[in-house]
Amino acid sequence: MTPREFTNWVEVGEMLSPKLLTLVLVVQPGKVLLGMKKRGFGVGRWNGFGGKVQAGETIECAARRELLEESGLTVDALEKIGNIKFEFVGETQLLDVHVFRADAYNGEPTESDEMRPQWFECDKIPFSQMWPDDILWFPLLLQRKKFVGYFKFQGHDTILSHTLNEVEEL
Ligand code: 6U4
Repeated sequence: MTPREFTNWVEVGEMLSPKLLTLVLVVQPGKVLLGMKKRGFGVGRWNGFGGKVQAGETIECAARRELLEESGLTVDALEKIGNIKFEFVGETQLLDVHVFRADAYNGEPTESDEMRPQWFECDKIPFSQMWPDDILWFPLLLQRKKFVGYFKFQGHDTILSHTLNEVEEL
């Protein structure tokens, strides 16, 4: 196998195995908890809490672990509410983000190395300081409608194309 063939082979492997990520939105009547990302992917943006699924971990376990690590909160029930795949032009690996909604939580939101949590009223969500896809699917999440989406990004600010559909089941 030539070096080029090897690189192609690795790239195809990455495309076939998207990177699994979690994202949890804690919702209370009329408000939602977001975290200002202090480092890493999406730094400087308000976001839900989440991160990479580790080897040997279920997606839901990863969602609970990341929520606790980043916000100090635990939750009893996590509701599967969305699945969004992201493609970044020029990058081979797709992100496969599993979105959960929690309506009851334990603990106090606490700042971590990665996130600074803050409650936002549902009509004052800071979409201009969030990933540009959020403004499209947050209304579904807040209405507890399940959805699947696909977003193709140029860099981190421009959506070139997307699909977003409500679904019965995830
Ligand atoms: P570490 O573990 O610190 O290296 P990092 O590279 O910072 O991780 P991580 O693990 O925090 O990334 O995961 C990224 C988080 O951002 C996940 O919760 C998924 C979320 N995310 C990624 N793209 C997003 C997008 N376009 N819109 C959105 N959330 C996104 O709302």
